[in-house]
Amino acid sequence: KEKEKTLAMIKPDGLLGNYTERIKDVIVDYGFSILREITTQLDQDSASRFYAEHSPKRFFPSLIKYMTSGPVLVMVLEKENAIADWRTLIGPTDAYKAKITNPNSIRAMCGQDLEKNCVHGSDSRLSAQREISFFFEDVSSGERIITHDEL
Ligand code: YYY
Ligand code: MG
Repeated sequence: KEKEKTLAMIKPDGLLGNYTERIKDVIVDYGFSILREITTQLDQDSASRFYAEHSPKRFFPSLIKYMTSGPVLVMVLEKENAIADWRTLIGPTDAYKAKITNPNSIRAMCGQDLEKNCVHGSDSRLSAQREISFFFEDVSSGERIITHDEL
């Protein structure tokens, strides 16, 4: 089966709470390869462009404030069915709900509520393509900058 790439992000509360290593352990345990990795600070403009689809929503200003409150760790993950599998692993958007319905999910582990939910995952092939090229250029198939063994 063909491999697929998705964009994963550890949001500011995830980095602040020192969840990076625990999240990476889950990523590697589930057979994802980390092809690319960058720690960056989103500003008002970049956060707004990343979440452009949500710009008309009431929660948008608060979301942008949260996403710009500290650094984020952005990764390109690859494996078969990466997009859907990463979404399953992170759990539902509302981290508070995740703690009840998906207690083994990443959002249950390190998220707090509907806004501060610790991690991001692309929701479709189109989103994955857009989001990967938002942060990285030239992520060609099979190319590995970081592998399991190097973590
Ligand atoms: O893809 P996912 O992150 O699970 O949720 P989205 O519906 O795309 O929303 C993006 C982001 O916005 C979510 O991770 C938290 C925040 N948010 C919010 O603060 N309040 C909402 N009612 C819905 C989403
Ligand atoms: Mg989304």
